[in-house]
Amino acid sequence: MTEKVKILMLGEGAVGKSSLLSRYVDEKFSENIQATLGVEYRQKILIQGESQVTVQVWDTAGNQNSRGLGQERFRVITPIFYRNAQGVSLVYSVIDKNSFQQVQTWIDNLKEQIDCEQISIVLVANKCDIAQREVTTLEGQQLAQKYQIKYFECSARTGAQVKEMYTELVQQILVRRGQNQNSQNGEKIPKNIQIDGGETQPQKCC
Ligand SMILES: Nc1nc2c(ncn2[C@@H]2O[C@H](COP(=O)(O)OP(=O)(O)O)[C@@H](O)[C@H]2O)c(=O)[nH]1
Ligand SMILES: [Mg+2]
Repeated sequence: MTEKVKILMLGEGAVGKSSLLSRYVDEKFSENIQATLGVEYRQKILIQGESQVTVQVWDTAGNQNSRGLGQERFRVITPIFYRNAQGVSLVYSVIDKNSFQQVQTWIDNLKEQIDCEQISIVLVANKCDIAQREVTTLEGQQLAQKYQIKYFECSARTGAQVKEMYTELVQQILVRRGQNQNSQNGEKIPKNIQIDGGETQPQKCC
């Protein structure tokens, strides 16, 4: 069985989206990561028994933000970026309160582009290796609870929770796909798929 999933990295500029992606795909942290220009995607292939999953993660322009000039550029790239997306990693930085406050704007942008019922989203608090935080764990957890999505405290620098975060998204996407296929076939029992252990049910936020 070969599956392909498409995941988007969303969030304010400089929160660490490209660093998280690089940590996941290259398994390293680069201090001088280049600002992303336009849109690019990276792939990682997961093999589990006889199954292969190609995880395609799309990253956005380095200096876009949910307001202002960057958004204009973002609008231009929007259609291909969102097309057939099945998962979103919505990232803020724990040392940047504004990036946390903009999470709602990112969800609103997303809703304009995509049917949120059909997409899996996780909330990512990045840069958790830094002690002086502007956003607490509780604030992050409460926001995730409001949207009914999973919350991960990550660090692209140390690698903490990065693989787990992507794995959760991949699992949710595959489970949702299995359920959609089952309902098309008239079956009522959802198919649960496991990757790296643990069972997952797809969640929805909006
Ligand atoms: N301490 C720390 N710095 C990080 C982390 N992730 C990213 N950074 C730094 O934050 C800056 C912005 O990262 P980048 O990945 O370009 O953010 P993007 O604009 O969201 O893609 C860079 O200087 C990174 O080295 C992290 O987990 N911990
Ligand atoms: Mg970037």
